[in-house]
Amino acid sequence: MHQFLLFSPEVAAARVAGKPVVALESTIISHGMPYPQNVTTAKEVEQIIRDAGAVPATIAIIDGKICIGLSEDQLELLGNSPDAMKVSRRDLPYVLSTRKLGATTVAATMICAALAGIRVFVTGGIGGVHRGAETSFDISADLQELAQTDVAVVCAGVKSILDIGLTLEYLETHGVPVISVGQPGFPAFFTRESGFKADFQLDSPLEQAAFINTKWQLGLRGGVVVSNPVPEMFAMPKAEIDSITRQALDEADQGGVKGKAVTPFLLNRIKQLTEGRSLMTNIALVKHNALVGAKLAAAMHDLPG
Ligand code: PSU
Ligand code: MN
Repeated sequence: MHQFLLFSPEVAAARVAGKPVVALESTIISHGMPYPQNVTTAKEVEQIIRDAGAVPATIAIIDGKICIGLSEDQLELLGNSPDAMKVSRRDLPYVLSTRKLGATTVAATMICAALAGIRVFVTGGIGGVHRGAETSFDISADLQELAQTDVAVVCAGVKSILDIGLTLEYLETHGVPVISVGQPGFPAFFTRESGFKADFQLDSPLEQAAFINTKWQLGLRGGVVVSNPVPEMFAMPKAEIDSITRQALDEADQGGVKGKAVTPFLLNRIKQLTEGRSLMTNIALVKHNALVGAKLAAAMHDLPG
């Protein structure tokens, strides 16, 4: 086993028993949602995965270890520590060697999940190519990670704070397949449609698992995006989210927000400007993704590797 990995008792037992395991990220807890809804949601998402027959493994960096599976106290710590660091690929050696508290992004969670032998990871939204990236060069490290690390990522697409078209182009260039569940369209997080199509619609967990397995059997390294739209009743009106997104982007621009602070700034402003309604949507879509991810992990588990 890798020297930096520390499995929770629940995940360690799942490994021994050969049960399907689903990875979860922790930046969504520390930087993606406000306290205390972040901690409540993290616990509820874990329970949805258990109820669907898989074992949840929320991943974070604590005291010099990559923790695979967290206790309730550790979830609380991440959800309520303003100094928790947002950790992507480049930050992992720093947060581990200095024994700081680290919340893993999609990129870092994929790296840690792969080290731990976990192939399915559930989150809300992935990072992508930011609007204006042609001058800012702001492209999330999540996309490079999807290009090289063998983990399937279940998400509700990407937020329209990003340039969704360019994000899909980038994924295509790097050979990352984008699957959609239940509809041909690639979802835009708060809304079910982005105006762009996914590459392949695969509705059943078995079809999704067979696709992902085939990719890796071919030796085609890298992840797969499994995009799952927010349930209809929780989707936000497109016009409303569009205008709020524009306002948040303008404010980030005027305030000179840069680098890794951009995404958390935009997420927080959108939440404030919708008076918390976007948070309801966010919570609902993560829960829905948990169900899809747990079924996918179970289906992958049943296939010969
Ligand atoms: N998008 C969301 N919610 C999130 C994030 C993105 O809708 O919580 C978080 C994820 O952890 C993602 C990270 O990996 O932000 C991307 O940050 P950046 O754009 O700085 O790479
Ligand atoms: Mn960035």
